[in-house]
Amino acid sequence: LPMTTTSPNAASRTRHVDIAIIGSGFSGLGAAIKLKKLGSYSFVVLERGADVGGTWRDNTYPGAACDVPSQLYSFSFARNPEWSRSFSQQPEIQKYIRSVAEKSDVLDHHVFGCDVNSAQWDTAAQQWHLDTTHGRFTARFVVSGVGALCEPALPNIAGINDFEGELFHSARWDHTADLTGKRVAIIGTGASAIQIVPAIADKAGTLDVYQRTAPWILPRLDRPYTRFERFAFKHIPGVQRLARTAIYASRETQVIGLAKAPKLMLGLQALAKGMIRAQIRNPELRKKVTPDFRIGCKRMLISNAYYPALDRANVDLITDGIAEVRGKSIVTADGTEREIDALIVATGFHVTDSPMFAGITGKDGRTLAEVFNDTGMQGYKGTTVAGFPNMFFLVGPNTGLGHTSIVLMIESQLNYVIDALKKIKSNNIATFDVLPEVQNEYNAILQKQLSDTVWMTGGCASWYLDKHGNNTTLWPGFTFTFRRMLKQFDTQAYAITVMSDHTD
Ligand code: N01
Repeated sequence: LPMTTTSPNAASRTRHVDIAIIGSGFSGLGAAIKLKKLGSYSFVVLERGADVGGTWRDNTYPGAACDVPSQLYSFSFARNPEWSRSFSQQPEIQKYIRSVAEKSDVLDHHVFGCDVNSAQWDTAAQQWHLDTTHGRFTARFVVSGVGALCEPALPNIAGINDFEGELFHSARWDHTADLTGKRVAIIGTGASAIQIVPAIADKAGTLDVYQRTAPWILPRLDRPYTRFERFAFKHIPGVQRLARTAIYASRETQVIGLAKAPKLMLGLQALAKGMIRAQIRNPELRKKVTPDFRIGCKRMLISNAYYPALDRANVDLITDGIAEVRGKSIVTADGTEREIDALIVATGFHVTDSPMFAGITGKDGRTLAEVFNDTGMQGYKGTTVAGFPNMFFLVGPNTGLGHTSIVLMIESQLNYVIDALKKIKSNNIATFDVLPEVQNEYNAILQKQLSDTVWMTGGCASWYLDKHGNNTTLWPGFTFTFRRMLKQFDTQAYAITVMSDHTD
């Protein structure tokens, strides 16, 4: 991969671009591709990693795979006829993202290994200042493509920092650690953990799984594509599009159960209970893995291998709360101490409280962290935030999905960004900032729609909710409704300033 290297004086240089994109996962890369096609703006992609791919570059834990069908997990403008399975594994997704980046010829716009320390809006100069590990950049517009699942959350457990064995987060897997025959513990039973547990259960000597809340798990309908299917996707016109459309439609209907009629989810809940009965013999273990909230309230997980792994003789599911971590052991609230050699924390990500929010300062000198601390993680149409002019947030507030592909949402947001940039050019716009009253009204309607959903009424605590108890992460409607809403940049929702003649 081409990589911009840091020259000795890079840190003291300031580069100006029209648009700075932060991050090169699906969203940042998608933005780069669309901007390249648009052609009218100079842009740079500031990526802290050494490669494109974002969460799919970072999450390399054993068993890492996607729980959205492969056919939906690609850009609509770069469909991948090469998928080998109906649900792709991490290496294949990462390979796909890299190949799209190469084919789209955007890699030479990237600065890899470039951490953005801060972004500050300069009202007088009508531009953003970005302070990075590769020097300073100024940009008229910023597109944040950092994603929601990029900052690992470490559990705040007494003594964990003094643990003497191997310790790492699921999203920062230490591939030098050999778990063979070791006494291993994993904290968490979310989407990451339930993939890791079966993948390492036979390698570890013993595996202690620390569960705080049992998740609902459904069958994973994964299988390798047949040779005929792979041939058809590649060579018979329309076949892949048809497959994609069918999967899209079936996924889209799930939102009716999640957001509009939670009772419809009871069938799925019965199916999940059936899985527990079929896959676990031990009645005590069955009880422990049966959730006490309604299905869908937290993300529904899919696995055929997790319950059988828990049922193994060398695997223990521990449901007593963790009191502390000692040099080489974990002590639970009941006083039991279990010795371990390695500790994996699969405890998720900072989503509504990302540390990055503290580094972005808007027009009133307030950081995004301060603003979100007051209002919760609110935005307008998931893509702009009042007080942060000329900035687009891809995968921003209330754009997450529990049931289908986030790439669908990203592409809708990219339509909005590109339409905005076209209007900015043709109307000579210098700055745009969403009107606070418009944003407030948008969020009031959104929260009302969310209030009856299973995410709010299902009786669970989840990372979908912020500290105010609002759901600021999920989009409660159909993805096509979101797409329609973001088709055009609605200039009237924004406070606009126009370029003065001398700055034009
Ligand atoms: O993280 P999570 P994840 N003490 O936040 C527990 C996507 N994803 O990395 O439920 C003890 O879901 C926590 O317990 P509780 C997907 O969107 C997709 O697994 O909060 N336990 C929970 O069990 C997913 O939703 C795929 O009570 C603690 C777990 O840790 C998102 O990423 C694969 C704790 C965290 O679960 C995040 O998934 C992987 C503590 N202090 C990820 N803190 C696929 O496509 C947290 N926990 C398949």
